[in-house]
Amino acid sequence: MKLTRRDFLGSSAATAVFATVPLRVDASPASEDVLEITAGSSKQRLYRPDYPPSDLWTYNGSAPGPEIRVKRGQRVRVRFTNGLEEPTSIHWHGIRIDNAMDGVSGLTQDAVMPGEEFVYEFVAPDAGTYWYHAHNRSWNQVARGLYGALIIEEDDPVFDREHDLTLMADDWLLDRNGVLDVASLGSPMEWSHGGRLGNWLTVNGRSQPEFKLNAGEAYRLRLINVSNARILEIDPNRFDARVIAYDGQPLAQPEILNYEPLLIGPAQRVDFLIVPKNTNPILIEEMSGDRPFPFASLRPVAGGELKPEPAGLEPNSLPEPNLNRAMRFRLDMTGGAMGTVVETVYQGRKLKGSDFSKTGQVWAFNGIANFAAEPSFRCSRGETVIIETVNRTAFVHAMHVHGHHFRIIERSGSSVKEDSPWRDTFLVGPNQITTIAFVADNPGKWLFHCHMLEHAAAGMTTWFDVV
Ligand SMILES: [Cu+2]
Repeated sequence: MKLTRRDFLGSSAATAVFATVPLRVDASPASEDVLEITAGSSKQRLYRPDYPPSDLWTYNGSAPGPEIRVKRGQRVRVRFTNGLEEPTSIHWHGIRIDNAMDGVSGLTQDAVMPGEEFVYEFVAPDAGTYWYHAHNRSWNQVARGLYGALIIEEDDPVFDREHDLTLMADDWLLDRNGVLDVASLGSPMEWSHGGRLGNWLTVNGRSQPEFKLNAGEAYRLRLINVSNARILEIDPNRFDARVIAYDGQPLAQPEILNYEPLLIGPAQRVDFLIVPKNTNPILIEEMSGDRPFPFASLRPVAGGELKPEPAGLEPNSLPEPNLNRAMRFRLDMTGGAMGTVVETVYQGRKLKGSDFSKTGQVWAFNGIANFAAEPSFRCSRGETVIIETVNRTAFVHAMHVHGHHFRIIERSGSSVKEDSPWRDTFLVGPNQITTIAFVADNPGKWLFHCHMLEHAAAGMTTWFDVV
């Protein structure tokens, strides 16, 4: 689906005024102290300054919530208070975390009830770009603003804090008044088609922010797609950037993309290396619309110190899958508008036709819609798991494995490099088969679901058990 920002409020993106903002949204704990995070409602302007603010749900009063920044191996302690009127929990996306701290309501913990607290405490084993977000009725809670960045720093960071920018891109659906359209949340149309697609992109909760840089110096840009369903289309060659990490895991060396656009699915992250050569403004554009939309810009100023380019990022130590001795699992994805219809089990009952459609469920994995009492598969700790994902629907999906990073080993219609990058979320196109492999080295109950949050709610959620 194409973005129609051109029509939105009759405005033109090209006339946008960029406002310079501080590099950072918020601070982080300086030590191993407990960080307090409270979910609640607050007002925040999403559109232009002369438009009213939206009623959002936020962590500590803003969307995104505070950026959490710790060193690899440092303990993260968050005392979370639920100030919402509905149950919630926090998931730490991409972290190879202790299962009890994974924050999945109904699987790894009971949802935190309104007015109650939960203490999250974990050690992040990998440096990189991660994020946290609500994991109960996520289609509703994330759409309203419950997310924040989680940055795990290397032992000896290559980029200092002034050269390390986080850009959380969110795709909001605004109404004619420029405020968040809450009336459409949960619409069957969104659930059965491409998910909730918005008409306005913000970065760090702001419209088209501008970041001031020093020309000649090297910067790390951590782009995080926190949209419910929007796949961002970015061409890094248009702003002279190289890719240095995907989903938190660094590449061996910075890579110039030899194709375009780069698709960044919901929940995926891409880190870029950028060295502004002169003081010309640099636009970061989203390409899926009628024309490139500059959703953020960089303004280099003269006087930067010319320094040698930094060394590559230090890799994390992830267990390499053993493809010769692996458990294979096939996941058949069905349903949705214009999709294959199969007899589907929902909450233990086999349903057909209108009986199924009455449930509000639309999609299924191996003929089962949503959580089942039994996992999709069980495997032993340390075993390599190969998952063949067969998308028999008419839509692209963004599949996320909790608690593990994987490599893509096969993709129908395209070739895959032998050492494809580590990821925690992958896109699988309509009628495409994508196969991933990972070592199931983290015991517990792990969710495997589509990160298009409407799809997850409408059936595309399952789990596996590492015992
Ligand atoms: Cu999906």
